[in-house]
Amino acid sequence: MKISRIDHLGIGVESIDAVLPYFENVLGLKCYAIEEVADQKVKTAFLKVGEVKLELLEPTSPESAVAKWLEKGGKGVHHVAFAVEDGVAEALVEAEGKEIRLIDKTPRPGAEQMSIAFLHPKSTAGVLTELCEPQKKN
Ligand code: MC0
Repeated sequence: MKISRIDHLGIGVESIDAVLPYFENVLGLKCYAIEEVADQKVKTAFLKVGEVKLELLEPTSPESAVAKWLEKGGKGVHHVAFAVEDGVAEALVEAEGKEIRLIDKTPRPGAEQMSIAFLHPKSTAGVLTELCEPQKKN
C-alpha cells in the first residue's frame, strides 16, 4: 500500500469541552470542526498542526469503542490514522494477505467525508491503526 502521510492522531477523551481549553489556550491550536460520526458512536473535534490533524474523540454511547477503551483505563493517543493513496479497500486486501488482523473487512464512513478502516492493534505493533482516504464521489 502507498501511505503518503499521517492524516491524524486520534485522542480519546471523556469530554471535548473539558480538554479543548488545553489545546486552544495553552498550545494555541484552533478547533476548526466538530462532527458527530454516528457509525462510530463518537463526537469528534479537529485541530490542525501543520499537515497533521488531532482528532479528539468523545464517546456518544457506552457501546462506543472509545467508551470501552476509556473504561479499561485508556488515556491519550487512541489511534494513528494513515492516508492511503491507492485505496483503503485495496490496502485491506493487501494487509490481510500479509496476515494482518483486520477489524473492518471493508471501508466505513469516518469524519470529514473520509472512508476509514481499522487494523487490529494485536498485529500492528500495539498501535490501533486507521487507514483512510477521501470518500469516493459517485
Ligand atoms: C484496545 N486495545 C488497544 C486499543 N484498544 N491497543 C492499542 N490501542 C487501542 N486503542 C488492546 C487491548 O488493550 C487488548 O489488549 C486488545 O486490544 C483487545 O482489546 P479488548 O478490550 O479485548 O477488545 P475491545 O472489544 O475493546 O476492542 C478493541 C478494538 C476496538 C481495537 C478491536 O476498539 C475497535 O474495534 N476499534 C476500531 C473502531 C474504533 O476504535 N472507533 C473509534 C474511533 P490485551 O493485551 O489486553 O489483550 S472512530 C474514528 O476515529 C473516526 C470517527 C475517524 O477517524 O474518522
